[in-house]
Amino acid sequence: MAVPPKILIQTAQLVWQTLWRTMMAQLAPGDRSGNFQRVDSQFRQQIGTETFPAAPHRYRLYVGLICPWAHRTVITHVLKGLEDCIDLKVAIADLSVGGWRLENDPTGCRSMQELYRLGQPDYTGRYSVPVLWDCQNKQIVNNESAEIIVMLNEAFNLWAKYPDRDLYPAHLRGEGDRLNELIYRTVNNGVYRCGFARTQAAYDQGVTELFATLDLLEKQLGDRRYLLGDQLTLCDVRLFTTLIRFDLVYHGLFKCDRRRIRDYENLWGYVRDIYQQSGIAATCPLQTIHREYYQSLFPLNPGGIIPIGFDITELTIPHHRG
Ligand SMILES: N[C@@H](CCC(=O)N[C@@H](CS)C(=O)NCC(=O)O)C(=O)O
Repeated sequence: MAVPPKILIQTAQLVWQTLWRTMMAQLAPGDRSGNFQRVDSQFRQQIGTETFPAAPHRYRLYVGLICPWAHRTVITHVLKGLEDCIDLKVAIADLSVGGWRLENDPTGCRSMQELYRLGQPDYTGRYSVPVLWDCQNKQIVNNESAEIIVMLNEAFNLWAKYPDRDLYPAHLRGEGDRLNELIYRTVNNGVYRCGFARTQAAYDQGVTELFATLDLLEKQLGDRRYLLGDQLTLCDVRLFTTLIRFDLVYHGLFKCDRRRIRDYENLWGYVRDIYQQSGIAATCPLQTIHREYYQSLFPLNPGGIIPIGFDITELTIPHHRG
């Protein structure tokens, strides 16, 4: 006798929803209303202190290429020309364990989890990238991208190739910090609030705020080349790493599908403008980003099928924003 489809569907729904909630709780902690709640980064120390003096070849930056937060630090590292001063180590997203794997790391660690435990044996938080690591004291200096990029901008200028390139100029800090707060909440973290929402209401709120900010930025970028005027700043670096992933990943996988970035004339030109600057495209392995997001976030894409995406050579179309 065939199982009546209704029973089959109801059973599958019950089992799947229970499993889905359990997996989502691991992947993305939420509040009681189903809103995604990002956990605060725990290591917040600064370079330039007695414990962590600025020095060349003393610190290593651990990143993951698909991660938008780590990508901010990689771009800042490139824009400041810090390759001869701070070593970059790329961790690999390991789909089988849902964490970051390290290969041939000088510390001997085989994962970010081991690295965090080496730095602090009783650590119990998330094993995230990016991490700024002190190779001398075998300690984590900082694991918050927003702070690491400020340090990369100003603490290593004695050894940077482009010390005069100031990505966080004093006269733009007030306006920049205010804009960063909005963009963090509604765009950088906003796409995650859509993708990791546990209820319709949580998603509705995330997606409404996300597109309200994108509409606003579209207007602002109509009369200025970058977010704060004619100079590229950390504000742009922070926005770019979300926008460059948007059409490929967040639009489909995270259900941010009211519009694509390619539907916004100014935002799309702005993304191409930054993408085409020296050294930036090499920090954007878009095929890997596309594939690994769809493969590694299993609860969001249980069938494992990877959509085709768009033709990324469109990013090289001239932008005429100069
Ligand atoms: N606040 C952190 C967030 C970093 C973050 O969420 N990184 C993700 C990758 S995109 C990660 O490593 N997640 C692993 C985990 O949370 O277990 C930052 O901006 O530096």
